[in-house]
Amino acid sequence: MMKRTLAIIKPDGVSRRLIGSVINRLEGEGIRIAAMKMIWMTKEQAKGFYKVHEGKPFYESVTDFMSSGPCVVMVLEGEDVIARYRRLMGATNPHEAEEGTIRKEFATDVEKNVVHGSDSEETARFEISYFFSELEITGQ
Ligand code: IDP
Ligand code: MG
Repeated sequence: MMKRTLAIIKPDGVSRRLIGSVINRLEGEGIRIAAMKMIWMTKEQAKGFYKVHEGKPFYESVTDFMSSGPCVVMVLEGEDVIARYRRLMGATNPHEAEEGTIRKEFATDVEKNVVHGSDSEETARFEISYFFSELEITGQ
């Protein structure tokens, strides 16, 4: 089973000074941060990252948002980490997110929802390699 996933603290999370709070939640769940850096995506880079959503009504807007300021990108490691971190994030729309999830606690908007997490092994592989080379990812 794939033990890595890609997490992003989105520009709203960074500008609202939620980096520490999000990382606290991850570490509190026993998830290991194997790589981490701050980046500011161009519009083109954001469009490449969200290529799977090309053509959807929110594609232009979400790629404007993702390139509007710095993000923190991380590789997370742990047993069943893809599903565990998705559960910890909560539903895309924070109004539908369960109590205790990151999005329920911190997010306000279906677009500006503080965090990203890969949704499958295939997307995790693509998304990790979009931002990190193998050399940047630390072992235990
Ligand atoms: P996810 O982040 O929970 O996996 P996706 O459906 O993959 O959700 O959508 C990617 C991102 O696009 C969301 O996190 C959110 O920022 C944005 N988004 C998704 N659906 C909508 C929408 O209906 N309106 C505006 N933005 C949306
Ligand atoms: Mg998604």
